[in-house]
Amino acid sequence: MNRDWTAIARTLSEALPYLQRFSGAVVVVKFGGNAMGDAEAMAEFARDVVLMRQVGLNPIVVHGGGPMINDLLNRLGIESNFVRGKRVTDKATVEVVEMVLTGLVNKRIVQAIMDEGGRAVGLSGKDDDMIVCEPDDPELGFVGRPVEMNVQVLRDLFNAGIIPVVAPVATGMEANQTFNVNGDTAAGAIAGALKADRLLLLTDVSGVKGANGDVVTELTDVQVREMIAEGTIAGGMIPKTETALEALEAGVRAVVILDGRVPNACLLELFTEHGAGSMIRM
Ligand code: X2W
Repeated sequence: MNRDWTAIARTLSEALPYLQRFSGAVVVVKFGGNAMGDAEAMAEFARDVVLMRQVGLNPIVVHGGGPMINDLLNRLGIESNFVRGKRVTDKATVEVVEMVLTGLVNKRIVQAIMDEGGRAVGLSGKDDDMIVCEPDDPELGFVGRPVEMNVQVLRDLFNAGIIPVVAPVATGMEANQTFNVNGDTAAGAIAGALKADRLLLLTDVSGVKGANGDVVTELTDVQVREMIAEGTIAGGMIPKTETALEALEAGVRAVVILDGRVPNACLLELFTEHGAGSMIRM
């Protein structure tokens, strides 16, 4: 293969200011089920996260897995419906959600990070009472809204050089409760509790689109509120941008909504002048 080694060296050199700026930064990355793609996409995501860790950032992965939950529910013949982007979750469904997210998906990501030479530990919001929820809406059943966060375990892990991988399943205020939490909501609550430097929401669209259909690369919280009110931000982008606004209010420095299917999306956003997707700041 004939590669331009000089260009590769220059790319590394040009990344220096970004590496310096983000040294020690806490970066929460939401890895959605739709962004996971195939084994190669998973390996590439894992490599980016291991690189972040290697150059001195503190990445925390919070994952989804909606399509994987749908797949097992289908195989078990359990019907599933969504209301305003959230899964109506009865007793049987919450068991499948917990099995798929904390078992299959969480361990797949942990393994992918280990395979790339990083150290990862998988947990759910139940571990160390990290995410304590109340019911979000009676119509949704066991869907949780985080009301209390205990994120010290995450600091303990990243201070030890370990990448935490969190499944969005939570405990409740009463004994023996299990809640299904939307992955974006969980990532926003964790980023807020950590007052993270960045929350990266990896999804399968290129960012927040303006009235002319083009992706808007930089937005303020005020602009986002206006775009929601005008209807420019609609559908699935509403819960994502609302999560972003809540995270900013909780003290996250910036939230980026970006396309996780783009190769090296996280590196493009953090370590190049180009950036990726839409950045929302106060
Ligand atoms: C989600 C949790 C997984 C998730 C669900 O049951 O599908 C709720 O809807 P993605 O891949 O990020 O969509 N929970 C309450 O958020 O997955």
